[in-house]
Formats: sequence, structure tokens, C-alpha cells
Amino acid sequence: MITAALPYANGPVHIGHLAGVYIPADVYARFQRRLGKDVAFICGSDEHGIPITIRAKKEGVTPQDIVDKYHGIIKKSFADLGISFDEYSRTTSPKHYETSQDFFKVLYEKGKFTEEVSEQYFDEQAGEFLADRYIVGTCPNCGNENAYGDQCEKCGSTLSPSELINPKSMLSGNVPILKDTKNWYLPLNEYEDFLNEWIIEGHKDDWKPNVYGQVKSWLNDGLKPRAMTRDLNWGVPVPLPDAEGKVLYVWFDAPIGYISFTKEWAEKNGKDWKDYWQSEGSDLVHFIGKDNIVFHCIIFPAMMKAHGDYIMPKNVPAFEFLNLENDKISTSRNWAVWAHEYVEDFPGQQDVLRYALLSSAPETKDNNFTWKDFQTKNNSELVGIFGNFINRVAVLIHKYYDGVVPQGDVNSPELKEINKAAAEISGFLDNYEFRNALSALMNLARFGNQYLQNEEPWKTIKDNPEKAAQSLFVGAQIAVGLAQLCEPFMPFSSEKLLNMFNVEKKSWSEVETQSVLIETGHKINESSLLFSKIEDNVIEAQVQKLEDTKQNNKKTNPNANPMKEEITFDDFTKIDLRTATILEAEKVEKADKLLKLTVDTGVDVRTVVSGIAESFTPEEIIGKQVMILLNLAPRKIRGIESQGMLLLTTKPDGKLSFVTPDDSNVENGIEIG
Ligand code: B3M
Ligand code: ZN
Repeated sequence: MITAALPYANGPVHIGHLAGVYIPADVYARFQRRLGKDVAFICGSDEHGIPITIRAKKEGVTPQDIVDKYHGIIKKSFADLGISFDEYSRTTSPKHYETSQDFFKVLYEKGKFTEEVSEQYFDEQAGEFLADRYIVGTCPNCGNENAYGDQCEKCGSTLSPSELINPKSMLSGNVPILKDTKNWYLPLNEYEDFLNEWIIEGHKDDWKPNVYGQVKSWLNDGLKPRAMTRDLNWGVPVPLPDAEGKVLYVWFDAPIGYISFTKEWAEKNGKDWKDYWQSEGSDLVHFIGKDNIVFHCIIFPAMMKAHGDYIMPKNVPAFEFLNLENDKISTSRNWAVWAHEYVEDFPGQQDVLRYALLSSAPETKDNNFTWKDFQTKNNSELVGIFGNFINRVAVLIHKYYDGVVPQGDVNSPELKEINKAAAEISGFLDNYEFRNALSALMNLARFGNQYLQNEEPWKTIKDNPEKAAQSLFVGAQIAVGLAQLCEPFMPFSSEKLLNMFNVEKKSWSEVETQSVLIETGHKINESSLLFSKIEDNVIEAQVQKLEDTKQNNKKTNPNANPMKEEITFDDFTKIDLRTATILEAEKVEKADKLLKLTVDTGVDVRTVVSGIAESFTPEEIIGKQVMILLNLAPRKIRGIESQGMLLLTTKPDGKLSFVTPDDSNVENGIEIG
């Protein structure tokens, strides 16, 4: 039972998610399948929680709109990148509502919750309790006036809403009041002994130090009861009669998603979900990012323990974070390489990203992704070593032997290198050491490359054809070994390679023990190019994209266009701007957008044709004082001469609005400047 953290459906996934959770999880799942294990690799979108409602508010749509949009994008990019989930579902599915509500009811009926009444901020106008994120105010630490109730993004301090100076509701802008509310708590403190024994004593040696250390420090600090329900209107409703307007805490419902989605998968595939979640013969492994450790190592296990029927995770390999070009990846700042954009920009090159991200996976400490690095990894390693070796083997076998694997010694010592690589990779993956596993794979390619270089079959073919045959027999074994062993890491290339050598995928143990992976006399197929060089201009375009983002992030309004070319004061004084009043307005026949206006400019009374008919009716603007560009050269519009131009701006809804003096006591014809 392998799970990967459920991505919030409030934005697309980026390389940080991929490197820190999904690609390693996929490698692991693929590897376990090759070991012949019965694998369920389960994930789905996390569609509840505050990040979703915030995003919806920002975009002016409903939370359901948001999750529908991003669930689709996320699901597709995982599929495009070859993440081999057995099920990718979503927490708004009916099965998940049922499963998470049932889980809650079991705990409730067993008396595992405590009921507590607490004071929460409430927006009287909106009639809603406010999540911490929905309260803004002044940070007590740095004075930032836009700090959130849970965090100040300026100084990074963690806050609680009561610490904010001048708290305001983001819903109405009003000052929220404190109001009593009842919620159901899981007394985590009662699980301390169990957690200590299971993790601190039981997994000291096999869990990653970063995970173990975090759990230990939580336990040292002592656990407190934690609310498993919230006063919110987006989420799974609390299945109790007196819980109107309350939903399950998102961190209560989300991990249960793993179970719900396993049920969905099992139903479709004639399996029993309990074999994976409630059987001692099953191993449960959670792949997550480091910010999710407490939820997967403390809260969810406590929930499962309280329930009573579930197995505990065997391991929770959590990854650190990946930075991008030495800066923290951020969805809100758009500082990311987005999975769906990569797939579009680099068609057919999914394995390059998988390879690059795995080789700098943030396993034990934060790591950095740069486009330059990405290019080097492709050009020097994938093209220069891996691809080069395979290509030479395939091309030479076609050239000298008509595509038929030549005669060679099945006891050649070099063949052991393949078995050795298989065993090494296996050992590393058992230990969740993905970078080392990938190095072991590349070392086999390096070995093959070096071997061919030393053997020089393109020379020996002339005076020692037997030796050339032997070299290419061994070369073919190594190439097929690579084809077999690269599958967990680079599944697309593996498939191409297996086709190229016309062989079937073998189990891992076969590759680990058999000396011959492709027989003498075996006919191979046409060779195709595996990897191709990535040119500088392609990399520069990606770097430029990030540069543009940087520029954009400086704007206080992301919609604002960049400044136009600078002008001099003399340029400015050429412009004759005046106050004026609209005397008459009428529609221009057969022109939906145009109004014909008669305007008193103080200097004269003139006609102006203006493209404002979609924003104003003629009646509402008669008598309005406006500003006019007086000395604009006249121009015929629909047969009417327009003499000047009125100053307008655009509102967020797209409607136009007049630029007017902010005082009505201004005469017509007064200069502006
Ligand atoms: N949705 C949080 C995150 O993306 C999250 C994980 C849920 S796993 C059950 O960090
Ligand atoms: Zn602050």
C-alpha cells in the first residue's frame, strides 16, 4: 500500500512536488511491482481546506469551480509524466464523503473524541466563523499591516488570530467578534505512549533521521488535543445531528482519502481494500513532503489507532524542499516550473525531467534546481553516456550483424556488472535512497560506455571478428540490462529500449540473477534516438520565463502593463488636457460601441465620438464633467468628425469609468497638468 500526499487542488503541481513526492513514490511503486509485489499506489486531489476557498475568493469563483479545474490539470500532468497511480481520485467523491464520515462516526461512538467549547472569531455580517487565514491585521512582530491570523508572510512568524493588532475579517472587512463554538477534539496526548513505543523505540534505525527527529521533538514537547471539526462551509459535513455548519478538519478527512480511493480502486478491480489497510501482511508506506510529517506520523496514526482496525505505516519517507534557481518555490509568486507547462514545452522528454529531478531529489536536505543543471544532466549524462552507449551497441549490431545479436561467452565476467547493478539499485531503493539508486544505474551505463571504448569493436571487426562479436554480445547484455533497470526511473525510455531490443520486461530478480538477458541470434528492431541534445536557446527561453516572473512579482498589481517609453517634460506640455462637460449624448447608428457627444470644453462646443456605449447609456452621462484631450488631430469616425478624446479608465469588471476632477467646483476649459 503506497500513498503519495494528496496535492491541494488549488493550483497545478510543480517540480518541487514532483521531486519531493511523486517521482520518488512512482519509482518505488514501479520497483515494488517489478519485485512481484501486489501493489496499490494511491493518490488523489485534496479538495477541501482553506487554500481552496482562498483561491476561489481570489478568482471570484466557487470552491467547486477551483477544484474541478485543478483536479483536471493535476491528474493529466501526473499521467503525462508517467506517474503510475493505480487510482487518482478526489476528496469530493461520494465514496470519500461516506468513508470519512463513517470513520468519524466510529471514533465518536467509541467515545474517542472530547467535546470542547472555545471562542472563535465570527464575522457577524457574513454570518460565518472565520478560519485563521481569513483574519488580517497588523503583525505584532514587524508591523506588517497585512498579516494573516495564522502567519505573517513578511517576517515569517507563526501567529494566532488573537495576537493580531486591529484584526479584520477578510470576508466583510469588519471587526470580527468572539463567539462560542463547540467542536470535537482528538486527545492526542492520550496516544503519546503508543507513539513513543511504536516510532521512538521501534523505528529509530529504519526511518529517515529527518522524520524520526521531527516526531521525537513533537513528542518531547508533549501533544495536545486537536480539533477534528471546524466551523466552515466547505468540507465533509460532520455526521452528527447537532453539527450544523461544521465540517471535518481537512487533515482529518484528507488522509482518509487514501482509504476511500483504495476502496474505489478495489471495487473496480475485484480486490478487497481491507487486504491493504487492515491486514498484518500488508506494508503501508506514505510518501510526503517534510511539512506533512506531523500529520502522517502522529495525527493519522492516532486516528487509525483510535479506530482500531488499521495497520500502522511501515515507513514515512518524507522529503525536504526543492528550490528553483536558489529561490523558494512558490505558487502564489508563480516561482515554479509547472508540470503541465514542462510537458508542453518539452514534448516527449518526460524522462529528462524525471531523471534531473531524481538526481537532485531533496532526500536529506533542501536542494536546488537550475535550468543549466538540467541541460547538463541531459546533454552530458543522458545523451553523452546513457544514450550514446545504447546507440553505439544498436547501430553496430545492425551494421555488422544485420541486427542479430552475435556469438559471445555467456560467462563473460562483465555480465556480472548487470547483476551487481540490479542488486545495488534494489538495496538503495529498499532504503529510499533514490539518488544513489539512480547513480548505480548510471554507473552501469558508464561501465558499458567505457567497455566499448576499450574494446573498440569498430576496429577489431576487421582483423579479429570474434573479439568484435564478443564485445557486442556483452554490449547487448548491458544495453538490455539498462533497458530493464531504468524502468522505475525512466519508464518511457525503458519501453522504447525494450522495443528496440525486441525483449520483454523481466522481473527484478531475473535481472539480478540471470547472466544472459538477450540471446545470441536474437533479432533486434530498428534503433531510434533515446535522448537528444537540448540547445542553449531552449534553456535561455526557460530562464527568460523566470526572469519575466521576477519582473511581474515586483508589480503591486499583476494586471498592470509595463511602463511605456520615457518622455520629456516638453513632450508632456504638448498635450492640451482640459476639463469639459458633456451637453448631449446619442447613439451612433449601427455602431454598438459608439456614442456621439456634444461637449462644452470652455474653449468651444464640439463633437466627440467616443467608444463608451457598452459602459454608459446616453442619459446617464449628460451633464457629467469629464476630461478631454483637446488638441488631438480631428478624425472621421463613421462619417462623423470627432474633435478630441475623453479620458477614461477601466474597472476590474471591464466597464469603463470617466476620469473626473474630484471636486465639482471646477469650470470648463481649465488646463490639467
Ligand atoms: N494536501 C498538503 C500539502 O499539499 C496536503 C497533503 C494531504 S495528504 C493526506 O502539503
Ligand atoms: Zn511580521
